[in-house]
Parts: sequence; structure tokens; C-alpha cells
Amino acid sequence: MTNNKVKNKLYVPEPTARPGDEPDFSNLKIPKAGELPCPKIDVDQDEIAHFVDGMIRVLDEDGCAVGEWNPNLAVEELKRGLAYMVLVREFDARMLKAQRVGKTSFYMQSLGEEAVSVAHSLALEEDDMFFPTYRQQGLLVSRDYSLEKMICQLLGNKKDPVKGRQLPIMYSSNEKGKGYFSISGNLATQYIQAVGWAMAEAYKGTDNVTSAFVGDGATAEGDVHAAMIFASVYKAPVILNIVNNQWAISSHQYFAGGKSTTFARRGRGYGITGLRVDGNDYLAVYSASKWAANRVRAGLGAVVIEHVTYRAGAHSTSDDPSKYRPDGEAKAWPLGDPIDRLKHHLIKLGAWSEEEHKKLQEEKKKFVTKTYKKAESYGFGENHGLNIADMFTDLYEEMPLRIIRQRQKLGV
Ligand SMILES: Cc1ncc(C[n+]2csc(CCOP(=O)(O)OP(=O)(O)O)c2C)c(N)n1
Ligand SMILES: [Mg+2]
Repeated sequence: MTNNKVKNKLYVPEPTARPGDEPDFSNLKIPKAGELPCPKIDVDQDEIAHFVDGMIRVLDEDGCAVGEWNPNLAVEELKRGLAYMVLVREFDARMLKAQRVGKTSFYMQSLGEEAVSVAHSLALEEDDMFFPTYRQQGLLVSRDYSLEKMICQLLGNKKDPVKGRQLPIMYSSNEKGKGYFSISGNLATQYIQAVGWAMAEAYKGTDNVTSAFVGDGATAEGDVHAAMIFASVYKAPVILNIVNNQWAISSHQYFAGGKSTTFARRGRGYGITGLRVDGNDYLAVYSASKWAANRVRAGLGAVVIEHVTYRAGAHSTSDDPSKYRPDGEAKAWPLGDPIDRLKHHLIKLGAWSEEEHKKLQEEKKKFVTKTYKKAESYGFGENHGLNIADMFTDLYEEMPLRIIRQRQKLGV
């Protein structure tokens, strides 16, 4: 035994900056747009092993689309994506206000992350199924799901499709072409459910892709391990999206393992193809999602996509990020804002202008306000108009005795 033995010391990661510090993103390596080649969809995953450390980027600093990952979308398609992102942002802003004045109890925005859900959704097909988290309202919006129904869910009124039985923002839709699996408050449960769903699609022999989402923080859940191992072993036709928005409420992504590895690398450990993408670059998200969907649909197994983005707003209306992140961190985020970047690109193409953009924002805002008013007319708060007895319906084929007793006690 030597006496220069080092004592064990528990390591606790610290975020790069705390309130009072200057925001610091110097550890984020950002390759130039267009740097990575776009391989054929049947490429051997070992040949693109380095993609989990790189970053697929298409839009450069001047707003030009460069490199092999450029999806070469028609101008009308770009404008469509922009319009959906603006609609999501206006919707978020309106609902945040509604929460502040007590019309609903809770809200979660996707500010700064709109490209992740909108571009991903538009790159997939109508019958593909989503297993989202609470931060992908853009999936529903870009599939033209009724905004009125979404607001009724948030207000928990008589037109709420889930009859007031879910927390606001926990939407659900089994309508054809909307495919938005009921959101669960228990983080990461949707990941294993998605893989099971994908395995069933494979068993049935459909050509549908299943797409699951999880946040950086929730990747620390054991369910993510179970999902990855099943997805890998059974070559499940599933895209496993990891939205790395840097924070999990007040925990920095380092607490979920982001300091020692990228989240895209998680898939590689299980033998799953991994891509890492600039999540604020609409074209890059679209292109990577399309590539992954094509690969999955061709029977070549699951793909993990890490979307590198930033949660520009608070975690939810129950959170105050000034307590744990430095002032101005969102502004200092080096990958910019997804709406601004796509707008800039369209202007660069000569297909858009600041005036047209303003008009689009006003138009969407008006639409949201009008829809909100209509939804509110169906009730909110104490005047929800819901049938209390519905609390007990649709849930059990055979109602357990204790629930029957609860219902009897309530007299409904
Ligand atoms: C199993 C479980 N643990 C903890 C929570 C509480 N919780 C809700 S959201 C959240 C943070 C999740 O962060 P992340 O996965 O990064 O997603 P983001 O909110 O950033 O989109 C936590 C801890 C929960 N809902 N479920
Ligand atoms: Mg997060």
C-alpha cells in the first residue's frame, strides 16, 4: 500500500453560468453549415459514427441554405413552415396571458423550439404516429388539428376532448392524420410506449413510422434505456428524438449526462444510428427528420436524433428561471431563433419581406384571439360545463369497487 492514495470525492456538475454570471456557451462546438455530407439512407451506421458529435446545419450566418443536407424545399413549403411556427408562437403567447389572468391553471410554451416540432412533423407522413412531450404542440398545430379543441383542453371546459381529466397542455388525439398519443405527466413513459407501438406496426406489416420525443433531462429516466434496447434489438421502425434544450426545469443538461457525452451518442451505445442536428435551423431539422424517416421506413432500424436547441422561456408558468440561469442567456444562445432564421432565409431568397412577416404575425394573432374567444364561450374555471360523472367514465371496462364507492359518495 502506498500512502499517496486519493480519497473519493463526489463530483457534481455545475452549469456553465449561474445568475449574476455572463452567459457562457463556449463549450458548444458549432460546425459550419453545410460541413457534414448527406449519406445514402442505407449507409452503415459505423461510417457516420462521427455524426453524433457533429451537427447537421443548413442555414449559414447569411441566411443561405448550403451543403448536401439542404432539402431544397419550394418557397411555398418554406412559407408554410414559417406560418406554422408563427402560429405556435402566437398561440403560446396568448395562452400564457390566459394563465396569467386565471383563465387556466397552467401552461407550457415551446418558445425558441418551434422548428423542432413543426419541421419534424412536416417531414413525416400523415399516418405516422407521434409520442410527444408537453413541448411539441407544434406537431398538432402543423397537422392542422383544431386550435379551438386545444384551447378547450387548456380551459378544461365542456368541449375539452379529454373531458377535463388531464392537466392543461396534455392533449390527446386519435383523429386520423393527427396521431398524437396522450401526453403523460410521468416523463419518458412515452418512449417505451412508442417503441412498443412501432414494434406492433412492424408486426402488422404497415409502412408507418413512429416518432417519439423526450427532453434532455428525462433521458436520465430508466424508461429511455428500456426503449433504446428494445428499439435496437427488434429494429423497431421508430425515430427517437431527444430535444436538448439545455435545461430540465432548473437542472442543467449536464445533470442528465450532457457534460461527458452528447445525447446523440446515447443511441450509438445501443447500436442505433445517431444524428445530431441544429434544432433552430428549420431546414436542418426537416432534412434530418426526412432522412431518418426514410431510413426507418426502409426497414433499416431505429434512428436517434438529438435536436440541439434552447428553452427560451420559463419551464412552465410555475417556474422562474431568473433564480437559476443568468440574465440574457436566451439572447446569447449561439444558434439564434428558428423563426428569425427562416424569415431571414426567405428574405434572402427575395421571397419575403419584413412587412409580409409583420402581416403574417398579425394575421395569426387575430386568428388565435378569435379562436380563444370562441373556446372561452364554452366555459372555463368554475363554469366549465363538464359533466362531473365523466370523471369515472371511459377508464375501466369493469370499474373497481373502490371507484364505484367514490362515485356513489359523490352522488353522480
Ligand atoms: C418521472 C417524472 N419525474 C419528474 C417529473 C417532474 N418534471 C416535469 S418536467 C421536468 C423537467 C424535464 O426536463 P426535460 O426532459 O429536459 O424537458 P423540457 O421541459 O426541457 O422540455 C421534471 C423534472 C415528472 N413529471 N415525471
Ligand atoms: Mg430540457
